[in-house]
Amino acid sequence: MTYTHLLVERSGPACTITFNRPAALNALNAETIGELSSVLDDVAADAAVRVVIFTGAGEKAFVAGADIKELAQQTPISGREMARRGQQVFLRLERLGKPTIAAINGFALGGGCELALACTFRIAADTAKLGQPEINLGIIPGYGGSQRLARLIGPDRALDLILTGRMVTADEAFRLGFVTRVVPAASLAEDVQKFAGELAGKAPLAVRYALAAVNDGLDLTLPQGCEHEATLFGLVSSTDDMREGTRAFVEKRKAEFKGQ
Ligand code: CO8
Repeated sequence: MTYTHLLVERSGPACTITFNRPAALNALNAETIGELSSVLDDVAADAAVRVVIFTGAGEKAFVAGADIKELAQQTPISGREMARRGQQVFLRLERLGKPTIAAINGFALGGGCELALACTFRIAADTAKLGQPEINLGIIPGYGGSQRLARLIGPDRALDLILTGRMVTADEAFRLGFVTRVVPAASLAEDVQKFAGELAGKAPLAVRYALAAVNDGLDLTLPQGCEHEATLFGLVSSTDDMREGTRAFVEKRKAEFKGQ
């Protein structure tokens, strides 16, 4: 399938989705959110895709936010609906069942930062800038950023970013705890592909259940989360990959996982 605002490329088990509106710094308009929803359905259904990478076209931006020209037109009703629509798509992204990596190659602001927060990992170029500048437009984050940022780095540090709207460097975002790692801009694509390859070599069902254990567990009490973990552990114990992984260890060879 071809898209107007997304480029979709496969490289072995990794699928790279590039936001492709460089003249608007890859800002997310409603059409792009719709396209993202449909590409997520495609990659979720394709067992050969084991890792999904998101990045931005051009030199300057990952995604510079929701499209401000569209935001300027919104009413209370349409604003709420736009926010809910984007939130649903980002929740779908977060619960894809496969690892997702935001390869942050430049500005990740507002909705762009929120998109990155919904990914499993955020790998940032050392030249990238991140932030939640909505306050400077007289609005607040609307794609789940107020919730995910506070969960990741705590309410005080999240509110420092949300109430000042200041941009931070990739290094500061790493120190604050919402960037997984920072790499030289020149090697971002290569470093992300390498990491994706490492993740793709793991047993896909174990990866899926580990993601579910951590993501679902964040909404549960510790005893409930442990119970959930035990159930998922039981499920993963039924897989061929579990037998292959343990046998390969005993036979001192590399495991060949099949996702069954
Ligand atoms: N939306 C639309 N167009 C944009 C956006 C955006 N978010 N960001 C940049 N552009 C456009 C500019 O208008 C400009 O277009 P043109 O050449 O036609 O004038 C082009 O991209 C290049 O931008 P600049 O000339 O501004 O580039 P600079 O290098 O001078 O500045 C910045 C780069 C600092 C990134 C600057 O562009 C900027 O501040 N952008 C806006 C960042 C921002 O505020 N993002 C948050 C938006 S609000 C949001 O994301 C809410 C999410 C939740 C929504 C829920 C309901 C929908």
